[in-house]
Amino acid sequence: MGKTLTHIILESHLVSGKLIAGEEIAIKIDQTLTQDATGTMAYLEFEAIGIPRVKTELSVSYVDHNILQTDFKNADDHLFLQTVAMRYGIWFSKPGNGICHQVHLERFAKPGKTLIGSDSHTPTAGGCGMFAVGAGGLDVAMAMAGKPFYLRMPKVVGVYLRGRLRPWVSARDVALYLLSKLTVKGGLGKVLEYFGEGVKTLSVPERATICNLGTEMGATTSIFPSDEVTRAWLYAQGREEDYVELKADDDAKYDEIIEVDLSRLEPLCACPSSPDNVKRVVEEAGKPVYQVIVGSCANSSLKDLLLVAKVLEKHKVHPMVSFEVNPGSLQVLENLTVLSGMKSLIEGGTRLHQAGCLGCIGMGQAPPTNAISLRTFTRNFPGRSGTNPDFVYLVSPETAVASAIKGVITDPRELGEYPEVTLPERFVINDSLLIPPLPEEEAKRIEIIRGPNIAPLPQFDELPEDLEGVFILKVGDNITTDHIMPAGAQILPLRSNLPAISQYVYRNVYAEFPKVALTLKEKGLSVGVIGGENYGQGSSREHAALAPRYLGVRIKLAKSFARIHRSNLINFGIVPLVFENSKDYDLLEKDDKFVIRGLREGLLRGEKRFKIEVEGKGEVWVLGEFTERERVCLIKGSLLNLARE
Ligand code: MIC
Ligand code: SF4
Repeated sequence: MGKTLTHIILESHLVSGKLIAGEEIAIKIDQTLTQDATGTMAYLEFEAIGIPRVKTELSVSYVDHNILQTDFKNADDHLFLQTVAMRYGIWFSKPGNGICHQVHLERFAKPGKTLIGSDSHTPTAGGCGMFAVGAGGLDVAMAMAGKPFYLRMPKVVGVYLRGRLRPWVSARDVALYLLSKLTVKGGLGKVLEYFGEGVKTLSVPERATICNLGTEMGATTSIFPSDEVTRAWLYAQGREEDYVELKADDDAKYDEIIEVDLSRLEPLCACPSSPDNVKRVVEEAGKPVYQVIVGSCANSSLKDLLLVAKVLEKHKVHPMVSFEVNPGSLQVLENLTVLSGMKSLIEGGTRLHQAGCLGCIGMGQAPPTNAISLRTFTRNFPGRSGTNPDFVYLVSPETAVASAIKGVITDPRELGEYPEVTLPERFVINDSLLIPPLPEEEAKRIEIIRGPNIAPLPQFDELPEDLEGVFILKVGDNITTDHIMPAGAQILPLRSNLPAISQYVYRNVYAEFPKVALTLKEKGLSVGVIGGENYGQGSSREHAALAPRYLGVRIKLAKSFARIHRSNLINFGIVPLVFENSKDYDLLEKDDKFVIRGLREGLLRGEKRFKIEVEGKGEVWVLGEFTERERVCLIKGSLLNLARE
């Protein structure tokens, strides 16, 4: 039986387990990436493991999220990250060099290799034929220490592409179409593997946009084959030697097949406030917009910005619109300048920002009250923009620029002829903000600089025999890590300081959460949270597990969990349990008191069913289907405790 591309790559990296959907496998990791908002913690963890130099083929530390320096905090983090990189043999991408995923695609992504990154959009590199997965910082730290990465073997969904996109319809619309079919949880436990004759019509950055947004469907990763288009991309980047041809066998057997006829797609948008709230742009047309931003790791490549620039050669931005461009990387910025795109952006009325995440994670660019903001970003979770409530739509660069010109949501096809966008055969390459690792001898002498924003990691206690406590919060379906541990310009700078950031847990849902939790913790009681389906979707931020753990949370009981969040919970000793009978979700309420007797013992014995006694309500049976590795980690209270041993 023929193999999928996913199977081909995983087979060559398999350390343990069998490639059977649902089983735990361990794979060798070739490359890692971190970004600053998750990186500080990941490197503190790496230091705690105590390895003198990274053991991967390549590890890169990017600074792209916390680039507003309103006081010492983010600047302290940058210096810590740079000196850590120098000390341990890691590449360092300085602030201003661009968004990790865009830069990685340009400078490092290699077909056939494995990559894990402490950012959920790491699958972007799948556009270049890599098996690239988002993970918690501790998993990345372990990979840098030469340990394999554990995951449940996903099902492989073949996405068969036929035809070619019509003018004004772009890669974003392919992803939005899939989001409308799959929703934010349709990709859970799956890899989306693209194949078919439509593949060759898409450039590597377009493929990367599609892979990037697979994350919003909950997919483990997404991947495209490596073909002549990939070779041309690597050649353009001066890295032709990294090319290998890679594709699924012709008779590959997929667990499921989805067909997409590219030529039938039209401009789509994700309406407020979920990436899967997809409608046709024509349905929303005519609504006034006050802010339009082109940027983020999904849509800020040279092709995206050049398209916008070409359109602005003939049009001007509407006077009521703040039209903003956040370039994906310094390389994009430089090539755009060489190709005169910068001139048209400026003359057309664009507000230009530095290369980085910026408003995508609420680092500036908050929209006005009650105003629609159109963005080419990845997520429009409520309040993520920094304004609450907000009205954020996710669209393609084509729809963004058309709407910026008209001042209302506009189907870009109204602009008439589609401009010709030709990418250079060879990009201008400038790695001046990308610092290579130091040779080993020199690296050993580097002293790591720790400003006051770098707080040491706390100790994590082991799991007690019985868990007794209170469910202090009950939430619904699709709760995001942005609900649990919000981001934004005020909170992100606290990422390296657990006691400080934990004060913001569930800030916009239940502001009393930290106080109530800590009071229980002081009394020696455990804190529990009840959730619905797909609990913890969205980012990879391990702070959404670490900070609640610091506050005394020991169990989360939900109908189902998002992959990365579930791993992060286990890594930090919070037990993720699932209702055996989802009707029991209705029975339980906030402030219910619970006891789980013999939880530790049960986990030791490998039990998979546990009884929760709920005061005044009787018994509720829950499932805890953990692998042996996960059970040991839960008992020890943290993977870090295990790694230290
Ligand atoms: C995001 O887009 O939500 C982030 C910010 O990039 C996160 C990582 C983080 O919270 O630092 C992600 O996607 O993993
Ligand atoms: Fe940065 Fe936004 Fe991409 Fe996250 S989704 S890495 S915040 S650009």
